Amino acid sequence: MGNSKSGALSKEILEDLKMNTKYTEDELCKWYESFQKQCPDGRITRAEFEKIYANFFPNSDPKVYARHVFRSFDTNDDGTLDFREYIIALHLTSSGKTDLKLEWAFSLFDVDRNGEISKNEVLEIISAIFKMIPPEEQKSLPEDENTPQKRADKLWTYFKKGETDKIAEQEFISGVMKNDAIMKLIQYEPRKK
Ligand SMILES: [Ca+2]
Ligand SMILES: [Ca+2]
Repeated sequence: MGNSKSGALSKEILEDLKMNTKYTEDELCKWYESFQKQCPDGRITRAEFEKIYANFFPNSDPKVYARHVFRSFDTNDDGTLDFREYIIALHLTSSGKTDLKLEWAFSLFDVDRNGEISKNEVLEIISAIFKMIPPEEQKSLPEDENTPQKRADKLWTYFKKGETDKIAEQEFISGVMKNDAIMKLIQYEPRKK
């Protein structure tokens, strides 16, 4: 980094991102330029991240969810997102590849990062997702999906788990991939108006 204030993208990070994402060098340099403009200090804080989310979900409360998403992106756990973490996040959540997205979803649900998902963790994340659903839309949900508890139970039953059982990563990914209804439970996409 040294003293260069404009801070060109380091070769190391560039090579790393080219290898680990679908983006080209050109794209990465453009992303970097706009990232620098928006975040002159090169980092996104949790509060800034939550604000970005709030703009996308004006009719609901995405704050808790944003906090979990932030945690899953902040891989070095320093409380901010740097350019590398930001791009990896973008890649994981916007790439068309379902297994990549589900790999990320697993890390979102694995709140304590111990490599498995407990029922409490499922309930915690599903509650956060539920808060993003606008109240009007919540009213029209199917009877067995209209509270966070019911949704967590549904997922847990689908995986045939007892209360204290856990779900491992591969099991989670292949299970969710096979069932559209379960896939919908673990994410929320706003209705297009
Ligand atoms: Ca970080
Ligand atoms: Ca866990």
